[in-house]
Amino acid sequence: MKMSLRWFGPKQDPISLQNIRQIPGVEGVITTLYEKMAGEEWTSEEINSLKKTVEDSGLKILGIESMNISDEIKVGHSLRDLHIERYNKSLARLSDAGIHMVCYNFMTVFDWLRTDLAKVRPDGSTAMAYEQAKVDELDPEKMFENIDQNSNGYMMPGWEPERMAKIKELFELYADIDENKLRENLKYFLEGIMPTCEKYGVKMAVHMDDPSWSIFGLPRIVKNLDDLKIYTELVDSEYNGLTLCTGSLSSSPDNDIPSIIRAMEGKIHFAHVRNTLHTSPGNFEESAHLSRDGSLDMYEIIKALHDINFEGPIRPDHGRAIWGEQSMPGYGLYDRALGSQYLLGLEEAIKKQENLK
Ligand SMILES: [Mn+2]
Repeated sequence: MKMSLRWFGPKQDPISLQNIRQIPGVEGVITTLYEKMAGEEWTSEEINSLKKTVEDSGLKILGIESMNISDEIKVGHSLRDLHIERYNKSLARLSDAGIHMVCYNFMTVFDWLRTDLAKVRPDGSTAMAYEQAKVDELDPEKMFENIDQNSNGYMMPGWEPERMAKIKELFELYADIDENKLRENLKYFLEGIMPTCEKYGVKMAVHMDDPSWSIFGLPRIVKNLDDLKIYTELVDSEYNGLTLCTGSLSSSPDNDIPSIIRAMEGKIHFAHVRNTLHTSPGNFEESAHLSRDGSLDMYEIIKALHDINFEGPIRPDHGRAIWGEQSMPGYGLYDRALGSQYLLGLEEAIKKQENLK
């Protein structure tokens, strides 16, 4: 596995590439053209400029997160063919720049959802948390205000104000879209891009739904092993794969993550690894990466990734806010740096154990 950190680009991210480079074992960043809207085409100039910025710091771009899918593609609007054509052009240009992994999601309206961006934990750190009861009593429009007012002034990915300004329209747009329809539209998209992915060697990695159940009655189709099996069979190609996100999957304790990893051998192109602490059904908070701080067995997760010969990029996913750091919620430097070292330590121990046999 190649250790990476998510980086939100020179304009958005307060964390410098120089700081990221000083984390031992981190080979590169996962980034994106942050100002691009879904459905827009990425030019070679824009891609190469981002690449140069990253490479000048001594790091590499290990993948793109995300190249977002437009609502037109997700609902099957007449503009989808144009958007797919643009997506293909962008994929070819990424490949020309030496970038061969693209993370995306097929979630509707909301990319991810938390009810608290800074829940105070017993040690004084803060973490993002989710409480189903709070979601049940909230209007979806209020959800955006909640996120926006508590994000320390940063724009949260998936919660862009321009997008949230038309949230009522978005709900109307998805009114007739059930799980089957959404899956059909995902298949149509994949059939439209897989020839390009195969020609240019770009691996597509769908992110799991977060949390892994339906919210506000919206369809969710990437939330458990059954969904993942259906997804990988929509289009049978080695380029049609997954971003295995332990945090998203773990929102539902029914998801046995090490077994899911083993069942998805060959399909995992990118991994997000973080721990969550389950407080009660439907409620969880994002703990430190260390197994004993949360509900997941991180050794078993890294062991499963090792056993399936996972060689793609991996990143510590969200972290807590610690040591007084002011950051975009979930994306501070310190706790993610700690997480990366723990995950690399587990990997080193697993590899050495293996060689002793
Ligand atoms: Mn994730």
